Amino acid sequence: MEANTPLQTEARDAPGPEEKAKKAAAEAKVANQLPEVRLVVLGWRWPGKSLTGNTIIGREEFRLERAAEFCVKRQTEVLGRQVTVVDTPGWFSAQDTPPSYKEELVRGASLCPPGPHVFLLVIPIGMFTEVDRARIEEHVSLFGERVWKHTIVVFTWAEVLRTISIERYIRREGKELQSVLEKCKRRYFVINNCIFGEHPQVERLLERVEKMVAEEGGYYNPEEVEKEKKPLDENQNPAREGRELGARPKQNSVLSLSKTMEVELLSSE
Ligand SMILES: Nc1nc2c(ncn2[C@@H]2O[C@H](COP(=O)(O)OP(=O)(O)O)[C@@H](O)[C@H]2O)c(=O)[nH]1
Ligand SMILES: [Mg+2]
Repeated sequence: MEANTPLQTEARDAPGPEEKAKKAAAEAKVANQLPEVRLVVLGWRWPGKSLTGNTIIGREEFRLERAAEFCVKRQTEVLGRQVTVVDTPGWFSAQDTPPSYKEELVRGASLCPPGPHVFLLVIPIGMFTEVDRARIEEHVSLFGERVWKHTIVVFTWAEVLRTISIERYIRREGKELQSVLEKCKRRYFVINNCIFGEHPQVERLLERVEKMVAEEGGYYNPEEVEKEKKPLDENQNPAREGRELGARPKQNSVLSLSKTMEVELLSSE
């Protein structure tokens, strides 16, 4: 403040540090902008994954269904970018996820070749438990540990916050939520799914993704991760890994074996 006074008189018309920073940020945004943005939406069932997809796409493209079984892909142009969103079925919050569901989840990443720029991990604002953390780690890690470099937490149900700031909510929820955020270098975004249509939040989210891509260098390549996983699988427990992670090519994989079991599980949810 006062320390700047002599400088201000010296160069009254020159931009101040704040203006310079603003200009640099604006230039970085333009430089980071991608012609195409590929997103995969992850999370347990019912926190608002599909609705978040709709908010981004700007249309009701994804059906809000409790018993979603398959990944769904939609593409459209959003704010000058070709945007692809892959919506995934999500995992069960309290019971084991059937292996074929896990396989379908992992398939989501290969639906937007050459691979997603970002995984949006959708978490609803509210009580966040140790089980929630463990389930997130279990399912997100199906994509390999590298996935965290490409993950942004998206908080839904933001209206629940009312007067509390998101930072305070994160502090208050404690170490379980914080540990998830640490895994993705505290990248998070609060989306308001009650606002539909034109709103700066979608542009801000895309810019956030583009910033992460610039910082982390590129996108998540499912083929590379698959290659990395293979030697590990062979040394560990090939029968189990093959069954749970779907070590075979996942395109067009038939979700067969435990279909009856899944349906039973779903109807009991
Ligand atoms: N009020 C509010 N409702 C939401 C929000 N996000 C999702 N919902 C509602 O929560 C339910 C589940 O949303 P959906 O997107 O289908 O969840 P998904 O299972 O994760 O795909 C639907 O009834 C949505 O309308 C949100 O941010 N605020
Ligand atoms: Mg859904």
